[in-house]
Amino acid sequence: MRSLKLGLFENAQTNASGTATWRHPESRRHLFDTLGYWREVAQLCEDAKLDFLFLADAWGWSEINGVRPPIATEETLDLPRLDPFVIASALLASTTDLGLVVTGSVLVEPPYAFARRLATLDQLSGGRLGWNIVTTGTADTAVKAFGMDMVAHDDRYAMAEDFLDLVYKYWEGSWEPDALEKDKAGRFADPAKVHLVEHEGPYFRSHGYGNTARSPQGTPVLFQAGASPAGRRVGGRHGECMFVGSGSVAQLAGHTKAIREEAVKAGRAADQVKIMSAFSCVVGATTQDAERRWQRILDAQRPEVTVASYAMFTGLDLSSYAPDTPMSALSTEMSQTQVARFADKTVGDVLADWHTHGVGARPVVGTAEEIADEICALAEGADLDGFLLSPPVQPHSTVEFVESVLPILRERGVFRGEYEDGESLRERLTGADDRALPASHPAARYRH
Ligand code: FMN
Repeated sequence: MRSLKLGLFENAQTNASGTATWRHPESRRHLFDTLGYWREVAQLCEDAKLDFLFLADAWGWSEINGVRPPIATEETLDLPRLDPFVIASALLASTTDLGLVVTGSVLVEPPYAFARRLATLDQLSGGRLGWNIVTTGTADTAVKAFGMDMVAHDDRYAMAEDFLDLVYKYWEGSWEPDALEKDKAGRFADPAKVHLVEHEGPYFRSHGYGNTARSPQGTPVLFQAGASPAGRRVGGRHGECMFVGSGSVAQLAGHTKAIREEAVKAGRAADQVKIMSAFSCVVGATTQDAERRWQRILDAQRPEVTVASYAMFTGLDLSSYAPDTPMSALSTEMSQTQVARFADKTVGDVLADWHTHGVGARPVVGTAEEIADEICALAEGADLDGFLLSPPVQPHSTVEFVESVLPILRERGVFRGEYEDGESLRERLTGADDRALPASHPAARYRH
C-alpha cells in the first residue's frame, strides 16, 4: 500500500461544514478568534508530522428565501469567522515544516492583489503554501456583500479558468527564478529576466509586472474540490491535490476514477493528481464506547440547524418540500455536490441526517484498530492518496486521532514518521524532486 498523505481540516469559525457541535463540553472551537487556539492546532499537526493544515473559508452566510434565520446566529453556524490568510501568516513564525493551505475565492478576490498575497506567504514560509481554489460555496449571499451580480454555477468555473491563467502569468512568467542577483557590487536584479504580463480574458484584464518576484514554489500547490462535471474539468486540468467528500469504497472509487480521467483528458498523468478524501472518526476504547461518544456529539447539537445549514450551501429551503420529495428532483446554482450526493434519498432523509455530517464526512465510529482498518480499506479500494482529517470536536478529536490511530498507521508503514529537511509542500505531496510545477501543467506554458 502507498504511503498516505494526511492533512487537517480547519475552519476559522466556531463550527465547521454546516454542523454545530460547539456546545460539546470538549469543544474549544469557540476560541477560534484567539491566536493561542491556532498555535495549539498548528503545533499538534506539526508534532504529528501531518502534511498540512487546511483552512477552509466562505464569504457568505445562511439565508432562507432572502432572510437570515435567527438560529444561524444563535448556533454560530456561519458567522463570525476570521480571515484564513491572516491566520496562515500568524502561524509562519511558530511552524517550520507544516504545509499551510488557504482557501481563496476566484469569484470575489481581485487576482492581481491575490497573486501577491499568496506569493508573499509562499516566500515567507519557504515554499509551504497551498491554495484551495474555490468558486465559493455560499456564492448567493457573498455576491451581495461584494456588490456583485450572482454568477451561474458553470460560469463561476469559467471564471476560475480565467483567474488561474492570469495568476499563473504573474507567478510563472513575470520574474524568472534567477532574476534577483542582490549583488551590492553589481545590481539587484536582471532586467532581461523581468517580463511584462498582458492578460485580456473573458472575465479579467491585467497588464503589469509581478508585484512580487518568484516565490520558492512559483505557483503554490493547487488544491481543488469541485465535484460537479464543470468542477471536475477544472480540477483535472489544474488541480495537484483534489479533495473529495467522504463515502463508501465504491462511491469514492467512482470519484477518483472520474478525476483521474479528467486529468488524462487534459494531457496529464492519471497519478499526477493526488486525491484525498475527507475523513472523520470518533475513537473509543471499545466499539460501544465509541458509539456513546458519538451520541454525545450528536446530543450537543440542535437538529433545528439543519434547514438553515442546508440552505447555506445550496440556497434550497428543504422545509418547503414534502418530506417524500426525491432529492433528485431538486437543483441549485450553488453547490451541486450537496444535491447530487443524496440522489437516492428523499428530502425527509436529508432533514433527519444532515446534522450528523453537514457538507463534511459522517464519522467512522469505532476502536483505533477499526478506524485504521477503515482508512487502509478506503485508500486501497478507492485508489486514494490520502485523507483530509475533519474532526467533529476540535482540537479534542484530533488529539485522540493522533494518540491512538496514527501510531497504528505508522506501525503498518502507511504513514511516515518524520519530515524531510527543507522539502517544499509540492515535493512532499507529489513526490517530485522539484518545487516548481511540472512542465506538463498548464501554468508551465507561461514560463520564459
Ligand atoms: N468550498 C468553499 O467555498 N470553501 C471551502 O473552504 C471548501 N472546502 C472544501 C473542502 C472539502 C474537503 C470538500 C470536499 C469541498 C470543499 N468545498 C469548499 C466545496 C468545493 O470547493 C465545491 O465548491 C463544492 O464541492 C461544490 O462543487 P460543485 O459545485 O462543483 O459541485
